[in-house]
Amino acid sequence: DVAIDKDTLESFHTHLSKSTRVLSLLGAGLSASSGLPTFRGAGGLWRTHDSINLATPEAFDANPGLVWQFYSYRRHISMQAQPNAAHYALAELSRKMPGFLTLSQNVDGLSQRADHPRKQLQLLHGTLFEVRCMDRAVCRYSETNFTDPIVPALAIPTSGTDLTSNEVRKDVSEQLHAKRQAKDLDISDAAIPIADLEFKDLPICPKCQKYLLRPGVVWFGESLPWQVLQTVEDFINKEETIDLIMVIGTSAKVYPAAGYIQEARDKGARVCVINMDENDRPSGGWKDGDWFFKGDASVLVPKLLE
Ligand code: BJW
Repeated sequence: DVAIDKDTLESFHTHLSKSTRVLSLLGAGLSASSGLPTFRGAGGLWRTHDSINLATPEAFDANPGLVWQFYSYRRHISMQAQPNAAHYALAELSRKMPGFLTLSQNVDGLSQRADHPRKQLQLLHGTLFEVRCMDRAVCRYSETNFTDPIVPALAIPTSGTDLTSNEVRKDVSEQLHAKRQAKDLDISDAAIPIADLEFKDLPICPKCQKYLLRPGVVWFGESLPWQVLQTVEDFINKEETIDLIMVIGTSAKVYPAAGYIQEARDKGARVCVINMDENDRPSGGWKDGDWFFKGDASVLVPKLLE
């Protein structure tokens, strides 16, 4: 369990009880205790690849098979994971406070599955469960998709499997399906080979039948969805002040998300950081009136919001 200083908690509760306009900025640490890996630090490796290097348009162009295997794995573990007490507490606060807006950098769908009111949840970096055509200019196809794996070739092979033959791949896919049903497979195993997949094995756009589908997430160098940017800017630029921003389980290194902390400060917000690591502070450092609660978000957030 996490020890929280009573006076600090009380001062936070007093401020929250007087607050009407509140933001939360969520990062991967929120879902860590649901068993999902974070990006930076020890958790950020997928097999032997650094997750950050796979989350780029360049990585997808260079090796869509590799990047799709990474996202297929992420879709799988996200579907297996359950929202934790912090996801539920934030959803509950949204229902109680109409002026509460959650800005989530997470793509795992756990806030949605905790029934977070949808209008008060902005998905800054998209979601793993929307896929769209690579051709954004003409085709523009997109769909919600929870099929796991999205195509048979993306089933996760076991160690030592020969992945060069289609027959074997089909076989492996069926075996894996059975193993998954029996929850008898550790798919994070670094010894699992990464298959060399061809274009025809990967998810192809059902509308134009020409381009690949891609995960509906925001990669480095890509713009965030404009409706999301607009909603966040509208909230921040309203005339009224902002009372509070809660920064939960994020290293706050990726922009524009990290910049919202300072924008909220500029509108009067006090900052409350909930993180396992005190070094992951907002850029610009600590200010008078900030709160820092060190520990697991799934334990701390429900206590802060009770
Ligand atoms: C716990 C815990 C527990 C663990 N409890 N805590 C301004 C300045 C400089 C650069 C830029 C700038 N503006 C834009 C840029 C470029 C770039 C950027 O920010 N670069 C920086 C790295 C410097 N930004 C972009 O490219 C963005 N696009 C954009 O701005 O377009 C216009 C533009 C383009 C180019 C130039 C200028 C303008 C897009 C960013 C998209 C980020 N995408 C990713 C991948 C999404 C898909 C996927 O999931 O695969 O989003 S990258 C990755 O990082 C992912 C995350 O959402 C994001 C943030 O990571 P997060 O959530 O903070 O995770 P971690 O691992 O970093 O931290 C976890 C934290 O939890 C740690 O602090 C732990 O201690 C803590 N923790 N367990 C509580 N149990």
